[in-house]
Amino acid sequence: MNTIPVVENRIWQPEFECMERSQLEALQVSRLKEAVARCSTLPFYKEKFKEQGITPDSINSLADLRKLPFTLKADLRDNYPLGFLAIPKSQVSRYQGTSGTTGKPTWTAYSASDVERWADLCARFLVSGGLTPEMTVQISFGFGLFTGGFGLHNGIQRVGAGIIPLSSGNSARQVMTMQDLQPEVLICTPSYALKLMDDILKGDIERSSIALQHAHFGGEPWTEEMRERIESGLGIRCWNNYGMAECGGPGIAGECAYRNGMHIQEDQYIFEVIDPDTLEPVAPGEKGEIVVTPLCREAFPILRYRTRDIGIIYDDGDCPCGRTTRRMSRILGRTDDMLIVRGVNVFPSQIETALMQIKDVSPHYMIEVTRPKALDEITVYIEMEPEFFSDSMREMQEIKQRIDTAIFGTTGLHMKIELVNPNTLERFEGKARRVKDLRKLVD
Ligand code: DLL
Repeated sequence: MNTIPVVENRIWQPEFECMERSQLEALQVSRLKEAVARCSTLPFYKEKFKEQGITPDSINSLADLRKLPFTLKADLRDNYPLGFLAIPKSQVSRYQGTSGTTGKPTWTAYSASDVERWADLCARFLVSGGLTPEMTVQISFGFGLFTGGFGLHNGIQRVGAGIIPLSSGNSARQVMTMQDLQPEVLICTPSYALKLMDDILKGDIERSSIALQHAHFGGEPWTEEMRERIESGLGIRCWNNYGMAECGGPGIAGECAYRNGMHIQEDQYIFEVIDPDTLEPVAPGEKGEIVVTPLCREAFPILRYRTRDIGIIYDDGDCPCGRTTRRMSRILGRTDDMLIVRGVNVFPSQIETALMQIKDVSPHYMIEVTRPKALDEITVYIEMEPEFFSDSMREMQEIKQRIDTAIFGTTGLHMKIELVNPNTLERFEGKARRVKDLRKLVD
């Protein structure tokens, strides 16, 4: 566990973040009762509660959470658009959502006090990651239905720092704004930060013309190795924060000054980690699917939301920052991202970890899955750093060999490796799509 803070250790709402554990758990139980009461007004839960004899009085301890039904993304789709809305429409203060791949967004809604609480949740991780009221923040998340833009906007406003609501896209303008308005903090997806880093490092731009000190990344998986690349490339500190629209967006968990994993905002959320096949809880400290129950959301309550995200809740004692909340790992993958190749389960993050250990390759890669002859095959395309790109076959073979060894080390598999020219793979402004699964085309 890290015992040296990376920035000054600051806590936005110590009355909640540092609550004595037994008090915190008592608060969780009483809030869970209220959440169950709100859900009992929704047809989806009403029916399930009736079948199982559940009322708010069934909840008297945290263990009683397990009596409650799970909720899946499919349940939200089946109750599209607003089947989970628990307040009159006239009292909705905000709608946000996820864009979804099927064309229709998944909606979520907020009451005025949901929006207020959300601002504080975002302020919590921003402050613990070094944000002070004197700073200026460039938000390069999309503003729109995506919860990243407005969520972070409200959190920064709550802290009292200056906001540049630039939104994503047009990276030349992003870099120009960094030079012209001198923000100290950048907010975007880690993959967009890679694109901006490219433009800064490869353009004719003096690092000293940019004031960036910190960045807060979230919205997609990234690895510790990617953090090191971006931190050393840009000379900044990067922080991880986690959330999903269905449960309110960013602010559900985030790193503190010690960066020992992300503190879960347990006064407002209960996390479980389950085995996605048996649906039973995993042993403490084991990895599994994260299940989230928001406790305070008035407009769009949801119980035991199965996120499909794979992670760990740490079981290694208290964090030196003084928070009493439990911490979670980075997201290691998603149950729906997992590739099964020759019987071995592989997450893209394992490949990223391997690639980022090889200094000759850039952080830009793509993973293609095919099924040429009944067996799945993974090809990893990776851009070389221009200074390491070589005409010598032998040198390129040697790099490929090192990549192969590194990938074998993290996945136990040999994959096809294609070294490609600098600047040839797709770049991303929002969430990256680095896995191309071509098997579906031939099935
Ligand atoms: O991505 C909310 C968010 C916005 C979080 C900005 C942090 C910052 P959705 O669009 O609903 O909401 O996507 C949620 O994104 O289930 C994870 O799979 C992934 N995700 C979000 N944050 C992280 C992270 C927002 N820090 C889905 N690490 C989640 C890994 C993340 N994956």
